[in-house]
Amino acid sequence: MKRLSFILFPALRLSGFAPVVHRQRSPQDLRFRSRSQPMKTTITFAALAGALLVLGAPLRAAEPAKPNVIFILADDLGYGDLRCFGGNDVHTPHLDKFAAEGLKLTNCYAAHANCSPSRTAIMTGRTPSRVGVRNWIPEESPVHLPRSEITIATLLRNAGYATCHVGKWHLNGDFNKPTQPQPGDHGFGHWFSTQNNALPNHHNPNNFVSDGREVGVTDGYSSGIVAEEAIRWLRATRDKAKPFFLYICFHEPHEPIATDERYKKLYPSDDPSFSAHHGNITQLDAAFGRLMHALDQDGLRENTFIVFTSDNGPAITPFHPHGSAGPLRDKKGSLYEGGIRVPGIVRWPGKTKPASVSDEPVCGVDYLPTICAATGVQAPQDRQLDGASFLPVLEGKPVARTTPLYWHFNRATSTMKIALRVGDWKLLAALDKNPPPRGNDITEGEEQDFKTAEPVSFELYNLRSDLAETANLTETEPAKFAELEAALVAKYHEVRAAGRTWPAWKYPGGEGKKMVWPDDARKPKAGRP
Ligand SMILES: [Ca+2]
Repeated sequence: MKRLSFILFPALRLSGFAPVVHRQRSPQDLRFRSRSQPMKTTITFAALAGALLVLGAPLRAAEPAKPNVIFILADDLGYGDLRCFGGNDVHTPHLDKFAAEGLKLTNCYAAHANCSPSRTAIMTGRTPSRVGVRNWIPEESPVHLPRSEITIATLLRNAGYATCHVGKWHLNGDFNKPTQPQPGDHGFGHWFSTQNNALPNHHNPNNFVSDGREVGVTDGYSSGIVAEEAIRWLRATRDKAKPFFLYICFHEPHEPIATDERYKKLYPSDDPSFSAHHGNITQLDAAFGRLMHALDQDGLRENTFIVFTSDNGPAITPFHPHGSAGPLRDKKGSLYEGGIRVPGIVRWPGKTKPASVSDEPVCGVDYLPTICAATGVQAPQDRQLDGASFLPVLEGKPVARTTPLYWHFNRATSTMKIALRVGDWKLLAALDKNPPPRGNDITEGEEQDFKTAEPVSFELYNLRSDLAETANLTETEPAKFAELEAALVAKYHEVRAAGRTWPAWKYPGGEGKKMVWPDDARKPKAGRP
């Protein structure tokens, strides 16, 4: 009311009114009184209400605008790769500063252990096996994010947001072809994207597509190109009358790595693959810093909700075996924590407390509900979502979940293919039918096995007392095991029944032929990441 009084009373005085209120004349009296005969210091309740209505318009306009949203995704950045998450080796000053300004999520998960399914969850709020995206999507694959899915970009676009995707898309095989939906079909008003990785590597990539038009060779390193395009869109292209949603997917530090000399030289080593890998993360950090600087220059810091995270754990490939999962077990591809727990930082000035930390578990399926809650946009009501808004975490409160956090990866590199987390407890399960651990073909047999495999051979861990998942407690904690086993089997059967299958398909192996490995990569005798 303080603000209301300040505005209302001077306005009344300017009109010849004073705020003395008692009933004497009707509103009609006020309406038809001649201007040459200014009314004395009386006003009716009805007239005051009318004045409030008239003044209500500018008051509403003074309400905070809808927040902008920027979602920033690193590719294969491990839980232990950042100093602000306990790493010691890699210089990431801009991300460390960002963490000091915002909220650090120490129990932040990707919804899957590799790229495409993890991104599917971010876009839809649904566990990726339910949607049908169960593994990374090679070029020309029939697998894609179906048109029937409702993405956060579509929801925000329909609510009046300007929307943009920059960087790695990886939600279809037929990229930039009419046979499958493209970023523009999933809600992005502008897109400057690659199907999967920057090719032939991060340096001078030739595979960006801008709103359906092939861009050709683009000079520079991928993270810089991605950041500059995001800044260009923010400054020159977007409709500034609208709030915006910007989805930025950096290619670093996913293979094939290429790193600017100025970042490699920060990490002198006899092993050039080490300098290239660590420098690659600093290269990402520098691009992130340029983006944050541009937001500050343009006055966009205050009303922008920003998320930074990674799509899965560190790859630790034969070419650059240097990423870190910190204290966690295993790496990308695995359902142990190292494969799925990732750095997570959010900043929303006035909502997040600087340098705050939360150990509340949050996951990739939570972003759609969270962004919907932050923007006042209704999440889809006609389908099963698997996440929940984590806005309560910003106030130190727990997330109100209706279904447990869940992972399902028939081709996980770990023996364990299913995982469920409730509180401090995590249950994993193997399956009684398994596809080949390598190879990218889709076969009828594998699709049938997906629909019929059953959980077997469980492992139970308490992550608070055993973060590294070393002590299987299924025998010593029978009651907790029984409780989580029932929850896991029920969730598994429900998702498996809903999950889409695909026609048989032979992997043509196209992307590997387009990669060029810089000299600083190691030269393993066999195998590619
Ligand atoms: Ca990835």
